[in-house]
Amino acid sequence: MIAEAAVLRNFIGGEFLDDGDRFDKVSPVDGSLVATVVEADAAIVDRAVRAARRALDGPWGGFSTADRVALLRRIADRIDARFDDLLAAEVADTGKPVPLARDLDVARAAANFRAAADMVAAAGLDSFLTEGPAGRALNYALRKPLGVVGVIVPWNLPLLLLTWKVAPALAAGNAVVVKPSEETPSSATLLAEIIAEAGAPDGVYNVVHGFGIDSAGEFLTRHPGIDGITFTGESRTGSAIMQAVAPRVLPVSFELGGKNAAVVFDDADLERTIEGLARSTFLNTGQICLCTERIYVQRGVFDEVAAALAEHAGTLRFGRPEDPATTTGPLISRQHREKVLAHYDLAVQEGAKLLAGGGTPELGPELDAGAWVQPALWTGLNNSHRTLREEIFGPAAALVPFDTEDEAVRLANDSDYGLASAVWTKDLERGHRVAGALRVGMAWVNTWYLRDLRSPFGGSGLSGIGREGGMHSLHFYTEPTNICIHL
Ligand code: NAD
Ligand code: 6OD
Repeated sequence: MIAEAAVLRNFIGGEFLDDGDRFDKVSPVDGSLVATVVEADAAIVDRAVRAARRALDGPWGGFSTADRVALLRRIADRIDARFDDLLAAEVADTGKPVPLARDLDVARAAANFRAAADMVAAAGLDSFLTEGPAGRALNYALRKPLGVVGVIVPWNLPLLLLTWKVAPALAAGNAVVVKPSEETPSSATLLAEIIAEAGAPDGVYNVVHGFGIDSAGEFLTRHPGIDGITFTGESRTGSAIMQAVAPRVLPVSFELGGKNAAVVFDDADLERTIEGLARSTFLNTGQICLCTERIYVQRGVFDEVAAALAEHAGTLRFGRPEDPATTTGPLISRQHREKVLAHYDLAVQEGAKLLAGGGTPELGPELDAGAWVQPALWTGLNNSHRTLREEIFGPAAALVPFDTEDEAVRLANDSDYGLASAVWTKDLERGHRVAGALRVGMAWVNTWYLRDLRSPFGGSGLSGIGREGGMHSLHFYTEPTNICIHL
């Protein structure tokens, strides 16, 4: 278990290392110290990359697919065995309510390893028989690991997003150097213990702590020993990483920001729709890349939907993560709260009518130093306003009326982002039609964030490059060599 104010160290070549400057990680619940974290400088990142390379050249490179599948299953079992430690770590770092961290974040960590084990166990080789005037030949493609993969992840679903990438990377035979967010260093550190306990050779999983620019993140992306980068985070950061790896033309997989739309038709089951909209707008205090920040509602039900959602916003309960009455945690940090509150001010300056919240709650001296924010819902804006164009990453959304299906599709697609959408209608023909017309990586109909881990996950435009999930992950984390044999 991560003790209060633990020291979290870098994990390199199977060892926790003490050397390096330290920074504090504080709780977004009340500003108390969660941990002191050892920051990796360029030399420490270099050691991590070299350790990963040694693992590939050593015993890890000799693991068969069956050996790796068995290791991944043991890791999943160890995650189950240390579930409470991981839960405590996630809750301490993020301040999210315990049930949310339990059911969403930690449960997915084990599931990610099992899904990656199933995926690689079932994967076949691409093979083709060529028959033509030039002769007959058998083609088959050997899949080889990329090599040393840099894994850089954000703070909103720390363990879920980390394992979503680490599991398939290891399944495919890579060694990883992981850079968790400076805001959520705990679970990545615990995972190092778990992966080692499960029997991974030294250097297969390395952790370097720190920040982005001029710190561990940038040092990792600029390191010449990296063979690929998988990154989840802000679109601007993705662009900076792309520039950092451009000279070496490295493969990248980017899961970036979103400005996701919900489209509500007037035939929708409104009770279910309101419940779905509330979840997609407020879950994890709006800090999920898939969260809805633009809600287009057909005019006949606009007032009803707006009023019901505002009423729902009023029922959210702030409080300590372990309090069973708590439904909503804080934002991740005071710094992020400043950004969210600046968007709240901007919406008002742009002429929005505020339907609910829109400020900071009064929670008493015990929680005053936390990063608490009320939800916000606005009407009176349109797609020309920055409020509907820029990602807020908080519990906030603007509602805009529409009249026709074509208009709804046009409004939803009018965004530089293209991550996810949700369509709410009882007319399933329309559901298929509209979902298919949306320029997004993922479109839900009458639901939101329901996942099959084999399906492609990712976004278009500013929302990312590539897809991960099931065979899509296998494709990113391996490089094929096609062999053609004349028969
Ligand atoms: P961020 O981009 O600020 O940071 C993400 C990670 O990148 C952190 O570990 C950070 O230290 C590191 N980093 C920052 N600058 C870097 C640089 N120049 N070089 C290398 N590493 C660098 O994002 P965040 O604030 O942690 O997370 C919130 C953002 O993540 C939102 O935009 C959200 O939409 C996005 N997100 C996207 C998905 C998705 O699947 N599409 C999932 C979760 C979060
Ligand atoms: O559920 C997932 O697999 C996933 N990658 C979720 C991303 C959520 C963004 O915050």
